[in-house]
Amino acid sequence: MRADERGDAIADLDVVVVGAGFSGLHALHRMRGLGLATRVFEAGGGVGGTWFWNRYPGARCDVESWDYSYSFDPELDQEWEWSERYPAQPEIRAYLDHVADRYRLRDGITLDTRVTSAHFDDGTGLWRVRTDRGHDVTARYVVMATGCLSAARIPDFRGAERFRGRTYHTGQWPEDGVDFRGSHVAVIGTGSSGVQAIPLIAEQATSVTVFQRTATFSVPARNRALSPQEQRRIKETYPERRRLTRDSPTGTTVVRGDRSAIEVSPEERRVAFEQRWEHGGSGLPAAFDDVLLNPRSNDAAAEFVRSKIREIVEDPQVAERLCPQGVPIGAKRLCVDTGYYATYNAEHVELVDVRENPIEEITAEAVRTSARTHPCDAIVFATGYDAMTGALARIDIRGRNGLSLREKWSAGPVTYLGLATAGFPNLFVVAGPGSPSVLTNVVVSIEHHVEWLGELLTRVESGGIRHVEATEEAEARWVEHVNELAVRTLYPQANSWYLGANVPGKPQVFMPYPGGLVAYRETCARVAERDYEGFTLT
Ligand code: N01
Repeated sequence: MRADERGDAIADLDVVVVGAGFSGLHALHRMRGLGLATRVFEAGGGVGGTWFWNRYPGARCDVESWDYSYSFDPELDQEWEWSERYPAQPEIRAYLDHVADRYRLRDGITLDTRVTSAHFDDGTGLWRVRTDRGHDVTARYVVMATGCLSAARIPDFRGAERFRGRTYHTGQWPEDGVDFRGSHVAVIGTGSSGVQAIPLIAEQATSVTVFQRTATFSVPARNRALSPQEQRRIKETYPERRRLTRDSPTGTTVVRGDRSAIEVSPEERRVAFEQRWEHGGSGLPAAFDDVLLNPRSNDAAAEFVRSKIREIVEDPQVAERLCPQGVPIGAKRLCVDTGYYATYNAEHVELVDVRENPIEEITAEAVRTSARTHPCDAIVFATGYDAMTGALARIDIRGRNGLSLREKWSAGPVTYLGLATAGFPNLFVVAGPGSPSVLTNVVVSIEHHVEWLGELLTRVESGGIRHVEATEEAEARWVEHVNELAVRTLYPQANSWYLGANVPGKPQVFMPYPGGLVAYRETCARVAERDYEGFTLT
């Protein structure tokens, strides 16, 4: 045993977990429950993962608070009280801090420490994990709880290094916040992060210029405080809610329509969408059961949202620029906002279409497009992530015979069930590519994965087994299955991060499993019943 700089005692370990977000905290709790010596390394200065870093103004979850929480302990359900329908970042972070304290997890977490490499040693059969603070430990298992949207990405804009003002990425926001009063702010990007941040930045800044490449569909959150009666009711109904989320394809309690949008009359359709719009939240496409499958149903939903944009935005030209065209609604993640479209009615907010006039460079004092120079004091990059694989690719991961994960995945990620990959024994990914993760309430997916891995490790530990590894055949079949499901949907029709299309040069492969959590859960259960079919246990 030895101690690191902070005095954390680190012995050779059974399990190294990388990341202390929803996945890593649960993994630590579960692995300790199995009696395994486990340590989490976390790059951030606190627990929370995505919710530690995404501190931008307006950062808020788009899944309702009562669904976006762990379900493994009914006592936790009863003692934690959510204050709003959609929890804001500080509240989610407070929840995860509470979880870390309640289950005495902190002494198993080394903060401010980034794992730089994880190498499988063919001789010893152990993993050797190194960090940027000099740790060099061995472990029998490695759990990558690195998150799907944690590798923040700023595109290469020519001249960016010359900019003399302040720059921020939404996913790496300063802990103490940012004061935009008196500032001329440029915001690049109009995905979920931009759509949430822009209205609040506009409340403070002297001027805001939004650079939009692809117009986005956004629906109102209609967030509100929860009354004491609602809070009581949520707690009373938790057992039923948890059952509903487990049996739902998306891991939420959103009620799903069971008819096609084109089966009903135009008036019935309008009323159904209108009710969802008024109710708020991302359940609008779920008014019917085929919005993500049938182009005509999708067009109907898309046109409904476009009609709302035209109603809200006063300048018809700006409204048209904000209306997404040629992209199915929901094929990119549907945004959920508070006052996004109305923000463009303010005099000091300008929308620049960079598809029409691309950004040519960033100068010392401005963002310059092919049409004009836009002076600014601060630039907010709401430009997203190298999603699903980025955080893994930033670590030097090597399996048997020095096989590098980056090389293995150079034509796109290959996993079995989104949890493991051949050539990398005893290495697991929570909510990796091939898992339903980002197409569901990710907390429900995460809990499933961690519980399933817990069962797998119980089998391994009690069975005198040293290594568990996905087979190449099983992972090839899984990747094919994910692709077959994806092409039956409208998802591949958008240039989204689901496909890796937002990162120049990244292979375009539809990464999340689009078959829904129920089918996924059944598959995983079947694999376990057949003594981990598709894995070798040696
Ligand atoms: O990132 P994004 P995000 N020049 O990739 C633009 C989750 N999330 O951080 O669409 C100009 O969606 C890019 O344009 P285009 C959620 O799952 C959830 O907003 O590629 N623009 C796009 O507009 C979400 O999907 C919540 O043409 C450039 C934007 O930047 C995911 O995180 C809140 C550009 C990036 O949008 C990621 O969301 C926040 C360039 N070179 C995030 N490069 C909630 O729970 C990129 N863009 C509510």
